[in-house]
Amino acid sequence: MWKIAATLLIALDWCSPIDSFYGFPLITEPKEVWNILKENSSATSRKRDQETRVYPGEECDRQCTVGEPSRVCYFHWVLENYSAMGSACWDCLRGNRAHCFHSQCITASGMERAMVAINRKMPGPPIVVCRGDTIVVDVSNEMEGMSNTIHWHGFHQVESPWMDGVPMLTQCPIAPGTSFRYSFRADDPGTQWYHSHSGYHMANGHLGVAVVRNPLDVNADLYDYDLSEHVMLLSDWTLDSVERWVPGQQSTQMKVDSILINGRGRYSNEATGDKVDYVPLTVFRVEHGKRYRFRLISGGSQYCPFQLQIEKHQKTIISTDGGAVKPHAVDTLISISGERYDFVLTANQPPGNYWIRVRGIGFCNIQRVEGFAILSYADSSVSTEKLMFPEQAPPLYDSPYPLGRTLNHHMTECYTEGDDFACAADLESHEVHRDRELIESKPDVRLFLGFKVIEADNSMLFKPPYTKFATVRNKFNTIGVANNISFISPSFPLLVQPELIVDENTQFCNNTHLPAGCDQSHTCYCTHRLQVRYNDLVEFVLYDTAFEKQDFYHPFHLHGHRFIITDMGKLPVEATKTRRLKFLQEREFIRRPNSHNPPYKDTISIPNEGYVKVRFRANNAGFWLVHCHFEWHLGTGMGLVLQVGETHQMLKAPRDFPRCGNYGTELQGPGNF
Ligand SMILES: [Cu+2]
Repeated sequence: MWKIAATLLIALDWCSPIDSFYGFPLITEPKEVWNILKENSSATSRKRDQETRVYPGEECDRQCTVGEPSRVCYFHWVLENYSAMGSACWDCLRGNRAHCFHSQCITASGMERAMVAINRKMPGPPIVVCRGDTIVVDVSNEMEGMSNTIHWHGFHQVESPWMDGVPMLTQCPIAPGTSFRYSFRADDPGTQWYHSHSGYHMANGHLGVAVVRNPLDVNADLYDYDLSEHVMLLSDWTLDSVERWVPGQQSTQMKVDSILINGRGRYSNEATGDKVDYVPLTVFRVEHGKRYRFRLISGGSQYCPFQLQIEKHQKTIISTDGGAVKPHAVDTLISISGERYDFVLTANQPPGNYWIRVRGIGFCNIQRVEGFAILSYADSSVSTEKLMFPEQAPPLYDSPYPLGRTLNHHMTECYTEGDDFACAADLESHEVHRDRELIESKPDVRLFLGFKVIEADNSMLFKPPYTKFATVRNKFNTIGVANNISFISPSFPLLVQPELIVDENTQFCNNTHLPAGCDQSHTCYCTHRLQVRYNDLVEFVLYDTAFEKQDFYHPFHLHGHRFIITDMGKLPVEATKTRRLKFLQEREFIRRPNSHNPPYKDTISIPNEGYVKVRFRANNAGFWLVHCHFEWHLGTGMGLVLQVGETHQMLKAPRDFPRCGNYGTELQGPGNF
């Protein structure tokens, strides 16, 4: 234990005494760790000038001011197999409302279901810190027989690439019965989040909020309050663990059964008439006349974009994926897995309760699935618990609100002046954040990446080698690919154990270097890697290679960097594959009208039969995952590794960082294997 504490001290640039600690909440008390931290902290503090204290994580949620001492924010998480509407919810199921509020009761959609939880919560414990704080999370994996990692979405880990949480790229999976300490500085301000990057745990409950407040927010004069109670995490939820689809059962249709807002929703099935009304909904409280910063996190796992509307209230978008943008007023906001949008809501309507509606659209239109929460102007004499059981029924699915001004609808044409529909690419960054060189220089390298879901028939799937696939329904099985390669994970973490890369040619592949017996007319299975030089100006040209019009698109996510969007649109209709590629190759310039200040993001959807161009400076050496943010698309291979720089240019993980890999000894005896 001393060794662990000593490592932490070095990693955190430790400073001051924490004698003033009192009243740790039970759930974050790390028992023996605290005493060691306190002792070491006191001992080293005398050597440090700057004051940095260790705080129980929840106490880092504060108003941020310039020049204040940064904090070390400590969390201890326990990952467990758990149940929604399980024993902790007791008689909630039978209408005892008080029981629904037990601190370990996860109501989710009101339906009983096996799940995975962090500290018996879903979403997991919120992290809200100020820029410059250090986040330390001890993750104890108590799940039976399942490993895990946590990815910190939006944090670029410039000083600590081994903290990115991608199994077999940046760390070994955390084995059951073991713990792993994540420790990194919160340098990336904005609405970020965390989620499991291992298996399908995110879809089963491992996700949560991570907000980094910026004391120098360029949009600060647009709102009166920035409160953690106004963070809105959207997620999709199913009646059973999602592993039943990957690979799947023939008789069930892959679908979203409920939409949750901050982990709360109510199951409803029009076909069977089943309807839950005994679990609470999320309430956001506001005061008339005030302006509030809301922070929306799109935490879905499946393929349906979320359409958010707040009855009679406009939203003024001021940020996306942590990047501030010029205010853009909308009535309807659409987001997809991985994206974040911050907006200002002005409480300017007659005091009352208003519905917040989140509808699954795209492929989910047919499923008619909608989640609800409440925006309430009620004064403090009315308890939040009471408001969470609204007296009025929510609006019917067939009584939609008008779309009005809409942002990020997946069927929208971008850059159309004067219409009500805008793309994420239409948002405009502030002049103060303009990176002229990034915008105006010619890229050092352009990488074309085609994303697709392949429909795999039995002749592909049921012969050696075994390949991963997802079952949509019946015999409709799919495999995710990028440039026709389905990603195979390395057997050791590349960043941590690069010495095990004996021969790059056999370890990695790309579309010009494929394994023997594999060509571009077939799907190839290998560790797809693209390499760029450290500090290259990189342009990704991302396009949808499907040849059918679908209400469907892939959210692209890049780890370790944020990018600007330089172009977005549709490919020529009915063009051949070659013509589409030529069209993209010829589009060399940044498109108007927002070419002056394109928005920064880290997740962007690739329009169906369309493309997106993004650009970034590859100034973070490491092995970074590039992938579709849908759980099963990534799980079945729609991802690749971007290697930035040579391994000797990458920061080295601490000496005692966990190592792992294959184990096999030579067989003694007759026969050849
Ligand atoms: Cu996808």
